[in-house]
Amino acid sequence: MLNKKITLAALLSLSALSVGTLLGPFSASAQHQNYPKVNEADRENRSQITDNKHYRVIYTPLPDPIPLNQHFRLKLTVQNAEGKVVENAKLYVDADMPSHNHGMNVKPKVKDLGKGIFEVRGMLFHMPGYWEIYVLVDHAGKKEKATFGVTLKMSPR
Ligand SMILES: [Cu+2]
Repeated sequence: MLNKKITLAALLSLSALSVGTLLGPFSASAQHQNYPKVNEADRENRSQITDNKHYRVIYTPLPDPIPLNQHFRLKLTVQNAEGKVVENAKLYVDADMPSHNHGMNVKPKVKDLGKGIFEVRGMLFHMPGYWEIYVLVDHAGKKEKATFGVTLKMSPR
């Protein structure tokens, strides 16, 4: 079972590598290539509209800014197009370094705190540089995606 997983992971990272080579930097890795591209102007914006425009997702990192190589949390808020709270959504959260074709070495956990607020625990960015946070909002039969760009600086310490 473990061997199978490792082989699959190796195959996936190989295919991600070739896709990345073809599309150049800032292309999403294979797993997240169907997430929206963040445009250059609001790449680091902490508020993004989902691909089909029914939801707005807003995040705040804890601590802020996101530390290098340390666990951090995200507080996420999901609203509808009118700015009203979206309840009972399911959220999937992940992150990659698209230009390096790798993700995080951890699996974050999403907790619904109610009233459209979610806490994501166990995020960890192990390298400085450009990361993308991917959020899938699963609500009322719709599955919509948002992408956030985050540039993580070298730790000053
Ligand atoms: Cu990297």
